Amino acid sequence: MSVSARSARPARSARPGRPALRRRALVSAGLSAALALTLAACGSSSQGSPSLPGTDHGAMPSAGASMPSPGGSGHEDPSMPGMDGMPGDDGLSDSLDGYRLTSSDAALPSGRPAAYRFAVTGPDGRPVTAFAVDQTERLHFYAIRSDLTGFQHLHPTMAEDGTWTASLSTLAPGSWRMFATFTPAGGPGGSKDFVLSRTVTVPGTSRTTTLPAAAGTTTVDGCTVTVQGDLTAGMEHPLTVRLTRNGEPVTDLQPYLGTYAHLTAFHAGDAAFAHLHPTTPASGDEGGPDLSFHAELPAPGNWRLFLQFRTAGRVHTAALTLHVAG
Ligand SMILES: [Cu+2]
Repeated sequence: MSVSARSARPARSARPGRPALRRRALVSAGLSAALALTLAACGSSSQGSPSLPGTDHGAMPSAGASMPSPGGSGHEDPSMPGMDGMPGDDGLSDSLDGYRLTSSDAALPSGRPAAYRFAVTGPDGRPVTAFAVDQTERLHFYAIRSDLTGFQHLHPTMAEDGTWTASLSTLAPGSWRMFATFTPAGGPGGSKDFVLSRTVTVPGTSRTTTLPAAAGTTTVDGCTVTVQGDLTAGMEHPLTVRLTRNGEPVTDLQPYLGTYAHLTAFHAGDAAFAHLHPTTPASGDEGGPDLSFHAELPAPGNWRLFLQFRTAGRVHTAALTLHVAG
């Protein structure tokens, strides 16, 4: 299957050239077979096997959802053609183009699940309540700890007044960044993809986990994920993912959020965000083993990739470190 993806950069991700991206994504590099000696299948026979440290399967309420293709294409911002590192590129700001992620939750408790409440306000200062559906949801929410552990991807609920509530699984003490990605359904920012974030402190004794070394392969729930692609910061590259179990190709991927794989990446050091997700809708439960992404990561260094995919009704989250050249 061919998929492409977009970075967190709103101006660029809203570019009208998605068909071109899709074409590029067809350039799927050949993959050498992964060495896969796994004990359990990443399917129904795998009973809740533990995920990688630092990933969290518990906060994916819409794991069973299926989604249409991403919406939210729009105009290109001519003021910043191809410029990387501009405000808003990386999701590290709480505001962009008059839109703001607001929250009074600057701290959340540790040791138990916690609710994070927030709103998106528009240029008029009032909460936005109309959002375009992207990958079956009006808003996607990610929590990541500063050391890139503890990844949670969930879909908060919105009250009529525009207040969102994200029901988070237990957070380890430390500094966290809460990301919201959304596309306003109207107004000045209509059809533009936004990524905004705020930090949250979780009090307690905090231990930092060293980022695992860059590696092209990892195994989750008995399923081996092999990522191939030589990436240079700010440039578009094909990124291919192969899934195997017990050395055999995985061919029973089920749609998850309308695609066969959901890929997010966070930059080591500042937790900058990039979202690389397929634009080709998935159909049927026969996805895999090869997935092709259009990758464009805006900064050099190490990125922590979180690949989410679904087999036998379960969502799996694989995490690995990818190095991006400068
Ligand atoms: Cu989502």
